[in-house]
Amino acid sequence: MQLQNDLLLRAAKGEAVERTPVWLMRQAGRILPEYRAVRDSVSGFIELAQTPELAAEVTIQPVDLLGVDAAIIVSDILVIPEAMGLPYEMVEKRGPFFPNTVRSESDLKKLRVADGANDLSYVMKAIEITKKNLAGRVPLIGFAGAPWTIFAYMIEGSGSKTFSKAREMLYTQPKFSHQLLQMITDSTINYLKAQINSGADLVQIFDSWAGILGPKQYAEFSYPYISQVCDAIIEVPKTVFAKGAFFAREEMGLLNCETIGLDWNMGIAESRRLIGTTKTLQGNLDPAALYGNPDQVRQATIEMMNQFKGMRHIANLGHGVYPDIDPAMVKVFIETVKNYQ
Ligand code: 1CP
Repeated sequence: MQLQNDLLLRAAKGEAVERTPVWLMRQAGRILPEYRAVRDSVSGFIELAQTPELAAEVTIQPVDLLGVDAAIIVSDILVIPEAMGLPYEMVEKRGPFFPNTVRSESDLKKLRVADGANDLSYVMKAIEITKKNLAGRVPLIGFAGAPWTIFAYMIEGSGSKTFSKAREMLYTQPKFSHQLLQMITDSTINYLKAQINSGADLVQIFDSWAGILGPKQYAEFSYPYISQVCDAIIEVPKTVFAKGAFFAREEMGLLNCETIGLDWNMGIAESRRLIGTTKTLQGNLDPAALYGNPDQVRQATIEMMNQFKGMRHIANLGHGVYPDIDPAMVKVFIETVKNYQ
């Protein structure tokens, strides 16, 4: 189906656009009362994500209610460990929890490389339904976690401020770490390819925990695996968002992808200098700016847009929108980008 609004895809490829496209990381699941109503009609997030009709419904909500230029499929990065044989639970208000973790080479024998299309058929169905119901209004973004970020959850067993057990493994069991990272990478490639086959128009790789690694560790344990994923996916444009990896921006410019996501700690002019002109930059308003009043949100958005002026750009926040942000302020952000001259 022909897309009526393909601003996101053209901006990603560096083609001419009438205006800057805008969407928000975590736009679907966090801020909308309409999302919570659907989630509360089932046992929780996991059942919602595994019910394709409902996942499609909440995926489209931000397009209808907020006016974003893209939808992102409602699933989670943690479906990959599950498909590899390590199931997760979602604990209300606390986040993900893995009853089992992976700590040794013998644990690896209990895991498999996920094939994507079969292991995660509910995501594929949700994508198909979403594409049909979007009817070409905006592109659909597929996504996966970066191998390092997925590794961190599989080792740690839950969220963590430091992921110290995961980082410990990199020092004490580098061979095991590389084996697990390779299994995750192969699973992720299968998964993203299946999403694209089902209809995803662009894919984003979230390296949410990039910033807890030092440059040397990042270069050994994260970047090469992201690079493998980028090299393997040739069907659609790719975005890499490595939160906190300010030290790796120059190398990011060499990835086989179209767009690099910036967090709000990364200076815009400096990032452009380091990354070069062959990539689109995505971001990077501080999510906390949306706590302001409408004038303050407008002002902060215009300041961001001014700094990106004349560059290949997709407007977004510097990380996911915070759960307690007023959707009205999200709308002010979106409208300000759309009206920006
Ligand atoms: O109670 C609920 O409704 C569950 C909340 C929820 C939702 C809606 C979680 C728990 N995940 C999601 C969906 C989700 N996760 C999407 C879909 C689109 C959207 O929400 O708009 C996406 C893209 C993600 C990606 C994701 N999950 C990331 C990467 C992006 C980021 O924010 O850095 C990460 C790190 C996760 C793990 C995760 N899932 C959920 C939580 C609370 C967390 C974070 C846990 C932690 O702090 O470690």
